[in-house]
Amino acid sequence: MDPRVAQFMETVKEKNPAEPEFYQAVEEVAKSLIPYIDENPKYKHAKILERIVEPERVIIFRIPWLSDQGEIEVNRGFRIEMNSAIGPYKGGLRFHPTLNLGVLKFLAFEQVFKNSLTTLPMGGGKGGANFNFKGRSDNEVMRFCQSFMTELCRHLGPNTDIPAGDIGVGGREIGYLFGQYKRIRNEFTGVLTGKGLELGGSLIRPEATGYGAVYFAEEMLKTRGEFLKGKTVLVSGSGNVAQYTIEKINDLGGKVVSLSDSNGSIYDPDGIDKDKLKFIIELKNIKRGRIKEYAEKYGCEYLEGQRPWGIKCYAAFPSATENEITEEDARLLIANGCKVVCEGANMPSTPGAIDVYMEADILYGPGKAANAGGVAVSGLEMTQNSMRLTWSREEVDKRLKEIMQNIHATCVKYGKEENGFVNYAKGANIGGFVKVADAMLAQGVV
Ligand code: NDP
Ligand code: 2IT
Repeated sequence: MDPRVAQFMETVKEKNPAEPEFYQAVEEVAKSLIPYIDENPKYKHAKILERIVEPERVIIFRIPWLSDQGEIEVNRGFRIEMNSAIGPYKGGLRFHPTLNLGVLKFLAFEQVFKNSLTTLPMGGGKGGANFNFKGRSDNEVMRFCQSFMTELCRHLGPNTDIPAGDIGVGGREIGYLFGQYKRIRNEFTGVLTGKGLELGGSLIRPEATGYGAVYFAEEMLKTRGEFLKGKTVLVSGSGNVAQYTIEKINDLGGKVVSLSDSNGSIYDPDGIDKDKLKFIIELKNIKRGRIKEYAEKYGCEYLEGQRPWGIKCYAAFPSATENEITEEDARLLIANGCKVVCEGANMPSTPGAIDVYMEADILYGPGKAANAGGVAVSGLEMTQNSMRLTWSREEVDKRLKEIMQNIHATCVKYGKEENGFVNYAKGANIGGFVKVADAMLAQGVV
């Protein structure tokens, strides 16, 4: 490893004990940024890198609530307000039993660069709770969300911090959170995005991350004269991002043959068509069932406890969670002919996997670029809320597509190497950095 990176990582590790996911995200970015900063000493003198890895504020709080049995339950809530140089803190909320400070710091750190790439004025943040909604009734989820927001609301505001969804936080949770915010603050404002239409949400926000990832993949493919039409595609996860990734790939004539959840994967060689997707959306968003039930209904293969990366494919869209593609998985993908990995999830590829993509010279779209469509349409939701009007589906989708094309162009601008190879990871890191770093410089030592 570059000794400058190693030295920098030593200081990060010393300051932030036991946060492996945070180190992973920082190191990946530092590898691109340290050489760039050395060439641009204004950033070095202002210690931008040292400042950008330090959250502006971390809020940790108690979430007490009552179960249906009348038992007192206690969870832990977090909000990382990472960077507000270019706009108010913006980023999702995650509810997952394994959630901890290090995971949220990695997510908030990535969000800063991602939000900058969208070109919209949004700083970076992330939050959530170690709450497990599985096996909980709707009323329990509501009481939990109310308790969570009772504390969080004092830190939010349409010009301060605007959360949205992430793993375990979808339309249902955003609705409950919005209701409690409105009740406590006595104001109907766009303080959350991903709201239902009746609460001031934007058309296309549910679809945005998945659609955006597919638009990004198409842009990458264009550089090699390729496309998704007629190709076999793997998708992991079966939640919000996975569902709309499938929808858009189907629209473009590709064939998605896999899906997964934390228990296993399905392999459907016939492809997940419109009707099957409808079944998944109902299964996951309403019945809150397991992906195994898809295999039972459609009589296809179920790979218990496995991820889908051993299946032959042309493109892979990891859309479940971090570190779901190991180096070994990446080798398997390449050996089976995979030419594109486009990350719907945040940091789904381990550093070893990324090295394998680079060696194999395939198209690799890193999450902070490829999945930025979600937060981009969140930004458009904020715009519509401020203007007190709503744009049509076509209008929002057009803007989303343009934003994804711009992000792709930024990655090419900063990531093109001398031999013509586009290193999208480097391009996204530097491209996301410049605007934030310049804004930090302009604001002095704050
Ligand atoms: P959902 O909660 O809708 O779906 C998450 C899916 O991933 C589920 O199928 C879930 O399975 C699976 N999953 C979650 N944790 C794990 C795990 N530890 N191991 C295996 N599978 C897991 O979340 P989203 O679709 O919103 O988010 C998916 C990814 O996309 C995340 O990385 C998120 O950060 C990222 N993302 C989301 C955006 C958004 O707008 N929603 C925007 C940009 C990125 P199970 O049901 O078994 O838990
Ligand atoms: O990781 C992400 O970009 C999100 N979960 C979406 C954040 C947002 O504010 O829409």
